[in-house]
Amino acid sequence: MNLFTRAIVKTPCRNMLNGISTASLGKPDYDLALKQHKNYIFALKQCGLTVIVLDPDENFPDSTFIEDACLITPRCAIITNPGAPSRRGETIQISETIKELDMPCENIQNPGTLDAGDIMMVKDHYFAGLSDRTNIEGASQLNLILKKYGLTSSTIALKNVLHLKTGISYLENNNLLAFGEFLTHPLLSNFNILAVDQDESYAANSVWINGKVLVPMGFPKTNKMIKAAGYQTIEVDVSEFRKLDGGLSCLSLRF
Ligand code: CIR
Repeated sequence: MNLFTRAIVKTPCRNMLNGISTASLGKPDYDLALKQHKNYIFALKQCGLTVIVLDPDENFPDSTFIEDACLITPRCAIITNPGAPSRRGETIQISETIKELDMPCENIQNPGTLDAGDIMMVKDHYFAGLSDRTNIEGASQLNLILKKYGLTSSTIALKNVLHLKTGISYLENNNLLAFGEFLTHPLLSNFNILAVDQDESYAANSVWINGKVLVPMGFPKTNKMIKAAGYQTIEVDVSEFRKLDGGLSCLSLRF
């Protein structure tokens, strides 16, 4: 089990109103997003993490979804090459931060693309979702990098979700929160599946941190199910980020 001590988040920029979205939930309210982001940081601290907060960057509307720009493993950081052209430059600031943290650092490079929202860590193994953002070449580069550090990966093709972790979240102890196409997926059959109802599918993106689970606010059935599985949950309202297809995990790097 990987216990985390730190997290990196990035304050949303005003220009988040122009972020990529398919949600049809309207434009985010910036002031409310800032407030929700502060509460999210508070929740990370409640899980025992020291939180590094990066400045907003108006050049990148989606940059608050920092999880996509970098994967931090216990042995190295991997700067990604985000699949959406408008998000490519997000990697510059996170590279500088990783340099300051003085950890081994690798890069995904063209023609490989990879959003780390597509990567799910299960102990020393990493599942890589093949999506509109993460291509085979990106996943192969990831595999080679992880191998160098004694870690492994495998791919899983996505059908109906933006990122792998839109549909599944690993809650440790072999428990996997999942909905839709992942409920009966042969590559996931060894997990104990906690099935999220279709009408609460957004909550399939919940985050295990040091024994607690952050759950998005407003999904009572999922919250209850996770509690019944033995976890303490912390509900966090991220309604404004949902309007840009973002979930709880995308808002931080935990390591
Ligand atoms: C995007 O489409 O890239 C952003 N609007 C949302 C990214 C969400 N990230 C994630 O699920 N890991």
